Amino acid sequence: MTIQWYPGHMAKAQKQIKERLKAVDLILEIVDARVPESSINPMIAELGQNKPILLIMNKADMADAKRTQQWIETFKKRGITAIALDAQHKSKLPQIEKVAQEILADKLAKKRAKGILNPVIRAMCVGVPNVGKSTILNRLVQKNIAITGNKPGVTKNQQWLKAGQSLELLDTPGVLWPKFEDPAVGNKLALTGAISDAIYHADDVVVYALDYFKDFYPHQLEKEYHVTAAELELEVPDLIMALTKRLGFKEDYDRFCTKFITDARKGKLGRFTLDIIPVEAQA
Ligand SMILES: Nc1nc2c(ncn2[C@@H]2O[C@H](COP(=O)(O)OP(=O)(O)OP(=O)(O)O)[C@@H](O)[C@H]2O)c(=O)[nH]1
Ligand SMILES: [Mg+2]
Repeated sequence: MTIQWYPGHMAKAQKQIKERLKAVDLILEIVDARVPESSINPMIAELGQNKPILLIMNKADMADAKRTQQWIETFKKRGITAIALDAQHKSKLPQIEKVAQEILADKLAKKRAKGILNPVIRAMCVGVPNVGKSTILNRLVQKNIAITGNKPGVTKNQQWLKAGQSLELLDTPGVLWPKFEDPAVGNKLALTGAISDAIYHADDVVVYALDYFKDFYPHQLEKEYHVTAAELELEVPDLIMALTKRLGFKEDYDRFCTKFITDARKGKLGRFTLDIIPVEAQA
């Protein structure tokens, strides 16, 4: 997908999401567990106003497990419920409904007190591109029926899908482009595939990523590219040249950069998380 950075498109997407959010009890914000903070879209909290949010850290199978746990605790300190998920391998999907019920316990209790025996939770999946919204939606809904489908006069926007006992999801997930001023955030989103390959330079991303892997995941570089202890001491551009040669790409460092990004996305460089736990949350 290509990101169109035109203000008009952005405004239209925002308006649509805002409109749809009016009808929901809960926002399921899907983020990538490798960049749990950088893939949060600040516009979602703005547009959702005071709607409760359940943060789903998807692709947890590719993230650093220890960091995932630390991020869940960090979010908790910030008053946000977050859960880790691996939607591709279907692990922990039922937890979404259970946690949604916990978040909305008061609201559901009130509905029950009014005589509604099985109150539903209406939710909408939102998230930046490629974090796994469609995968989650399809897995949750399975082959359940579309509740308001096929009725004339019902707008496509308002089609609700049954997911589990009490969840109902809007059929079209909300996508918003990431918004960032910090170039590091851009590099992180590029490496994990949330922003289109057309809008960043592979070498910038790799300079950033190799520097980070040298600090946090040196063994993963040793394992995949046979990086030596001496090479870990090199400046990143020199390391890039050394690896370009090692892989037989001669002077073609662009080729190495493209390969590095592909390897990282395929999990060949092992599990990693690019967002560091903030110091205030470690206390
Ligand atoms: N490893 C892993 N891959 C996943 C997981 N969930 C989704 N994917 C993969 O990530 C890619 C993107 O998933 P989608 O469900 O299409 O993501 P999306 O958020 O709907 O993407 P857009 O519609 O483009 O915004 C696909 O190749 C999925 O198979 C997961 O938990 N783990
Ligand atoms: Mg999708």
